[in-house]
Amino acid sequence: ELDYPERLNCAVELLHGQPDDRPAFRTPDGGSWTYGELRARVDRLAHVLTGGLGVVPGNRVLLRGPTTPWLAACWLAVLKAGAIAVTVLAQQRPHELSTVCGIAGVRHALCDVRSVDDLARAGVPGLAITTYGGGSPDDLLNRPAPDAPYEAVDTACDDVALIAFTSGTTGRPKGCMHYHRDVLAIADTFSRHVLRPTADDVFAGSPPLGFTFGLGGLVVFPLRAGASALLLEQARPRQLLAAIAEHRVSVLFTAPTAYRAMLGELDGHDTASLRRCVSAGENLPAATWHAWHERTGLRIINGIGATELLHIFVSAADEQVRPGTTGVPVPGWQARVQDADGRPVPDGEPGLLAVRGPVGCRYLADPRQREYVRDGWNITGDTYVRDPDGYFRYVARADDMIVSAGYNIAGPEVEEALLRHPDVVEAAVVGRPDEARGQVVVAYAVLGEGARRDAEALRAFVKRELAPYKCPREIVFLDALPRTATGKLQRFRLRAGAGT
Ligand code: 3SK
Repeated sequence: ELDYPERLNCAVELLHGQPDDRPAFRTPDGGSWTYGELRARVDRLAHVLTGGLGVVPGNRVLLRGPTTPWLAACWLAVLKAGAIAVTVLAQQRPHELSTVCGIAGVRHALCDVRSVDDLARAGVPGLAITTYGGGSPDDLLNRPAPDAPYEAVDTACDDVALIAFTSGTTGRPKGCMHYHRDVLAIADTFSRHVLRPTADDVFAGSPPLGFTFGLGGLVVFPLRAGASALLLEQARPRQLLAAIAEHRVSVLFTAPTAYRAMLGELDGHDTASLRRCVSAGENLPAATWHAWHERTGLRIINGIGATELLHIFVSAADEQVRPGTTGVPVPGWQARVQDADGRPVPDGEPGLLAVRGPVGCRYLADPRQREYVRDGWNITGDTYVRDPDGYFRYVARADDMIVSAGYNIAGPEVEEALLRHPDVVEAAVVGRPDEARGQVVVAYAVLGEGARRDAEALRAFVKRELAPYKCPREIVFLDALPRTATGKLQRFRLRAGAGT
């Protein structure tokens, strides 16, 4: 049971209590910010925000930039000043930015100078943009401020700290409001019970800070544990592998796609420092888990999270990890599988995943709230099976089930079969409307370098792995699968025939 005081500012909890000289953030060029330096810089920024920039508690402040210690410091300063951080991704374009600013009522933005063009082009009425990192006299980092500690605003534990946007894989973005206590709750549930970090851990990974997967894994969890995080602006698989070896990274956060890509580049890279490898953002195929285990000896910690619930709520700690499943409810969380009317379904049968715990979904002025939260349960939109031993097994996104000639076929099961073929690097399977069968199974595959695009051979392979009715009618080869900025597969684009 989490029991937070009524008055609580999560930035204070994350920043204070560590020795001044302990490293907090590291950068790939060998740079390091100690906790003492981080506290001093956050305080300076908070003075600038509430002084010259006129930010007052409750204001919504947009944060935008690559993953750097300054972006993390801005986030902490906004929270310490009692304002609300609105996080976006560096890849978002003017139209998306203006939508998000409109929904969240953003009036101030703190933006890395390298990411400002699209924000300026968004033309948000009344938006005051302050850039950082450009070195000019009016740069956020050069503005005058008292050289004194900043007294944090005395927020309530259920004051909103953060608005995180999710567009899912399609649709108008939804702003998810999270409280100060929610920020601590994700560290005190998933991180504390599954990762069990120590102050000596070095966290790193690929998800950006504008995605709550990254914000939790690279800022909240390390600071809550008094550990440090290596913040990488470029975190493609090859750069991740180099960084792991050079900076002795011990806790890694990334997505299944990156684990697969790293497998192809592992030779010559030292991964001995890794203790925990977390995979989320998408389902982790058992084939990827086994291949990573075989090559590194490490057991990937799979997890399912959601922007609506801030971070991971079903997972399993090292010894409890069971490949091919997501895991069990994280301590503090409850999960069940239910039908469309909210009735629990028996173990072994597919249904909708429903969860509840210390963090809840609170969409900002969006009628879709009623679909996501029903009878106190959060309906994540994923189809799951609960095994008799209590482990939750992913089947598909609820709208990714294919019904062909009366058979229910889960796209991800066919993807897993394709991924077991040594030439297949990425796979996505969707249903295409068909007059005779309702839908037929169509697969999209990305092959490794130099592999021959032989659809018939691949179909024959799948037929040996799965019941023939699940075998794709057609296999389309692509150079890359369409993905969102957070790396999630956009199956709707494939359904609409993208790449064919
Ligand atoms: O959206 C997700 O997949 C996710 C996964 C882990 C943690 C947080 C999020 C939003």
